[in-house]
Amino acid sequence: MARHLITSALPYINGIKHLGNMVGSMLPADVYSRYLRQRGHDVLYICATDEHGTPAELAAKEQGIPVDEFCAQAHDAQKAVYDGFALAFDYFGRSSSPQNVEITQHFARKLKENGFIEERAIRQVYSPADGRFLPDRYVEGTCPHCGYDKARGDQCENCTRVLDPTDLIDPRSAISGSTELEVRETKHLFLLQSRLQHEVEAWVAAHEEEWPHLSSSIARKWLNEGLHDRAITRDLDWGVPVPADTWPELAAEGKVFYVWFDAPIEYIGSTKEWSDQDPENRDWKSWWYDVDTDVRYTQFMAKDNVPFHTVMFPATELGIREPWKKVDYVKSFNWLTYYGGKFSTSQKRGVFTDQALEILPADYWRYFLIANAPESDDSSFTWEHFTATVNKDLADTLGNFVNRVLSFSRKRFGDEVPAGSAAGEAEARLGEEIARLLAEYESQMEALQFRKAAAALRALWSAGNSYLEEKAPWLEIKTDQDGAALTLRTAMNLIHLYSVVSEPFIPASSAAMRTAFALPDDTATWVTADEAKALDFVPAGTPFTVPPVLFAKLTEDDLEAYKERFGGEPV
Ligand code: B3M
Ligand code: ZN
Repeated sequence: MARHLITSALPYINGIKHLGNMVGSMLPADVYSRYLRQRGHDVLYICATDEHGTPAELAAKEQGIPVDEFCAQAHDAQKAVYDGFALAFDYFGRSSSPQNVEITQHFARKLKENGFIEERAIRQVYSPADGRFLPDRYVEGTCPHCGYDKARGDQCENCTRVLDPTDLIDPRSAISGSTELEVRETKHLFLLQSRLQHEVEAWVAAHEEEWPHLSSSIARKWLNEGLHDRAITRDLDWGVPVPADTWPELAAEGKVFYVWFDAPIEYIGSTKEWSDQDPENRDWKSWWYDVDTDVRYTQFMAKDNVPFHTVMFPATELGIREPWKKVDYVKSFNWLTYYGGKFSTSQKRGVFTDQALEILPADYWRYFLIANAPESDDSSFTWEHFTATVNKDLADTLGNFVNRVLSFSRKRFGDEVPAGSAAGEAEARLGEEIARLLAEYESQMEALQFRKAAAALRALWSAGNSYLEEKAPWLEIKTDQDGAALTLRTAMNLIHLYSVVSEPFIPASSAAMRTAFALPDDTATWVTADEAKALDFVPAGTPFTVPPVLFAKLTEDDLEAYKERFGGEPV
């Protein structure tokens, strides 16, 4: 059985992320990791903050603190939110770690040795007013492709085209606003991606059939446009330094690697950070080096990150000529929109992850977001849809079932699971249905089809409600006590099954359901479709308690308050 290495795109350090970031990377990675762990796989889920580059420097400047201090604080702030979302990383590292510096420099040296890095003199934007070169986002101006007037030097936010600062029309310094800019010559390291085009093509060809269409089509598009040699160093203070033993001159000038060069390497760096905390028991290299088929590596990301993961980072890894693990499966996502418009960190539109947790516990968000993940297309967040989904699926279908069954049984039969008659025809039918739906749920999870997996989970919850309506124990009890006890015992077994299979989506509520039953050594270990069929895991006589209401129903007033606070109008 292969071990599973899982990574989600590294959230950039500047600022708390919005729900759109969460649903396109970390949350599905967490759901998948939890599922695989429950099924007994050896899983390592690694993430980190992506800390280098101009946005971090600019954000620190805005706050008037040194950039390393800014990053340390911002890392902790993000980590606290992810803990709140119950993201069960094995490790959440930092791309500014010494481990990442070491591995990034190693990669660069190897690329040079193999003839894939060379020094070139280029013309760069220089600002006399600021006394420095202005790379990437340090320059703003008008996009030459779409005319957007707030385009940044590295990319246009409006049309998503990748830019070079010298492409911008009417450029200005993002630091001082100065428009007195010059172009000066300076030396930088170039990654000769064009020489790796054929190898990357062959590698993509071997994987694209298996990947989701979104990932392979983006990879193809980039390959068809041709891989260009790219500058991988910058004139910045904050970044992985160019190693002085290999490039003394550039190192003396204080050049650092471009953030997109060191960020994917941090998947490895973060694993080493994890390993270095407990070197006796953890071995980072055993996950990354010379483990072609022993490790199955799955990455999660939004579509704008796909080119870097399917083409550019593989080019780097191929050029090193050492057997570092390359990704097996790239799970990518479209955009989650806010009322059809863009969630925007810079324009503060939409719901941020910290605000979401101020309003409601993580499970509400986890379920809603995954059930509506932008998999085959963009999907839209609206408060109307969110409150309706919470009320229908979580409060009515699941929460109400759990509470109704447990409260009614306690009232009529006391604090232990009642025995009653032996299972009959209705229970056999229910068992078949549960087994069928569970098999469907498993196959969707294995295929990383999150919306469909959520639909199967919801169907499992609904099957309990249908059974309860059919048996109507509140009527049954008037004529057939043993029959009603059987119904309740069966329904309680469903609750326990739900607690196990819902765990990847709603871990806190699942724990509340599971611990309602005082079973010795009960864990969330997976139940196979065959085992589930019997619905007899929780035996008669098991003591139980009634947990507090699992999901609060959201009212019209709640809905109005959310729309008032966040704005609920199409944009
Ligand atoms: N930080 C881009 C982003 O935040 C970038 C991902 C890095 S993954 C190695 O969307
Ligand atoms: Zn543009």
